[in-house]
Amino acid sequence: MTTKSWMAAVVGLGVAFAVVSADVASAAATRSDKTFVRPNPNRVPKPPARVGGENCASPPTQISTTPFVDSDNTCGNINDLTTYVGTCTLPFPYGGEDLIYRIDLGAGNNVGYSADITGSTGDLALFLIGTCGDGNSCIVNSADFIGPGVGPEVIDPAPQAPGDYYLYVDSYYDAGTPGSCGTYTLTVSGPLPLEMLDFSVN
Ligand SMILES: [Ca+2]
Ligand SMILES: [Ca+2]
Repeated sequence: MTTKSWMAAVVGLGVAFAVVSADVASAAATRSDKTFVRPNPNRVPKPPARVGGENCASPPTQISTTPFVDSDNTCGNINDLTTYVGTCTLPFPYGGEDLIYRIDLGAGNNVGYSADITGSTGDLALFLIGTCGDGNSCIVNSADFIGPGVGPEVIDPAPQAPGDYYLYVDSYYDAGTPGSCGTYTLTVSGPLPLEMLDFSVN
């Protein structure tokens, strides 16, 4: 490096330091602003804006392929279904906020559902039903482990008659009360053959 280019490098570095110093000074000025409000670390974050999944009309989130994985939070949503009967085995009201997935099962399906609720504030359970919004059409539910944040909740793989089904994530505790809602990660796996179009071979 020549003396000239060395000096140019030093000048360049000086300019860079000056710019950084100005940024630091401006950040410090912002922090000392009396109108600055420190974010509350205890604030419960609002769930992200929802695109479907809240009720039958929104519409439910479609599970189109497996494996399917989705992390969500039932907090901030609405209780749309409370009673699950039919062949389900949890004969209690489920007044918690609920989220809904739709899955279309073809011939040869054998799909299982698992919700990881480790650390969740909600005592969540899973229900597979045949008609959206109709708890009388409940087919199978997850085993209920007692208390929030304990799981996972699992519906073992089993073949179902071809058709459209709805998976509800719900809670025993009434919406707005402790245990009524929380985070989960849903994993759906197994073959769900889509309806095959008729075709012929000549
Ligand atoms: Ca509910
Ligand atoms: Ca709902």
